[in-house]
Amino acid sequence: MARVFSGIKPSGEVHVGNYLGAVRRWVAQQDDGECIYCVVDLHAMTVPHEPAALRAETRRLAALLLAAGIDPDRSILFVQSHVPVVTELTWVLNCVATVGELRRMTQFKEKGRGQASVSAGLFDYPVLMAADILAYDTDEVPVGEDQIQHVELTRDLALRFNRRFGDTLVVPRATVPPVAARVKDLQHPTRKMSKSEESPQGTVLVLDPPEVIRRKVRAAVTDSETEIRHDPEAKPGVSNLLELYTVATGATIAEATEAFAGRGYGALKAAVADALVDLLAPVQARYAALRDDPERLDDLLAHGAAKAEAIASATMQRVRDAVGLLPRR
Ligand code: ATP
Ligand code: LTN
Repeated sequence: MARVFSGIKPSGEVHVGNYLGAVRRWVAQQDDGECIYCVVDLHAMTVPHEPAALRAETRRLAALLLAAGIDPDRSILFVQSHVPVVTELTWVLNCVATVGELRRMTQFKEKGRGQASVSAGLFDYPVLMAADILAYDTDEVPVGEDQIQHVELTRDLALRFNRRFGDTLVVPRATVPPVAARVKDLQHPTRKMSKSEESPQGTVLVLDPPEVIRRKVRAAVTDSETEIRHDPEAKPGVSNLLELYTVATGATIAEATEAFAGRGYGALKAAVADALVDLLAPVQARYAALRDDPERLDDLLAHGAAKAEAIASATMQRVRDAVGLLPRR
């Protein structure tokens, strides 16, 4: 059985792009892999943050992942900073990575662009991510397209380490979702729905109440025609709505196009809104129950951290031996 590992940052609210593109896939993979999922709070600190907000977001995101269907009896769910041995592995990998290869990471270039000052942590972000992946002897890393470069770096570091110090680390590979993995902003349908772009009306949050979801979808930007057809180039808004409808309901694009033929954009929008409300309702209900029981949540996370720590500590012991650190008596 493949070992699966992935992480998500507790920064900003989870939207249907995160849910459909990442979280829902994580839930599905529990059926055919041994899964480890992590709320990466140490990564969220690489840009300026509020301490109280980080703590609250970390709990909230963990509750949301459980509500979405991550099953703590089958998978390991934990908070990154609860397993500090990963930061020790980061140090060792820092001595294997080069400044040149980290400088080439596009996420660093994009997030650093135009900033007066950038933390050393933002520069080192991919090495901490590599340590996450390698600490858990990971085979597969389900991520969005933006993270492929980081997983490639992780592979390079593992191969280099093994060449230099002997076979120690498992070499992972990225897995990316097949189709409709890039949900667009409802107000700006040529760009991806995102946590950090300022577009509250174009971003449907997983925890939005039904009336808010309906309002946002009703206000979605389309075009001045009336024909419902999937053509992302010429009709990005309508195509995004069709895609949302298909990923939310399981229908194909052809089935959806036929079902809405001649019925106008209003009917399509109403159907998309209904589909999203139905999709998210059970997640929202489970979330409310978990949020009202923080004790239980913290217990589940402590349990996850203990299981994760056992795996990461064993890896770190192999790494210490391999690089020649003197064992402590
Ligand atoms: P930001 O846009 O602020 O960089 P994000 O929304 O991408 O943040 P992350 O925590 O970095 O959030 O990513 C969590 C996961 O959600 C990643 O695997 C990413 O590929 C996926 N994801 C994010 N936005 C979308 C989207 N619009 N469509 C599909 N998947 C997405
Ligand atoms: N960098 C990722 C989050 C992340 C991650 C990981 C993903 C941190 N560690 C390990 C997969 C595996 C992001 O920005 N979405």
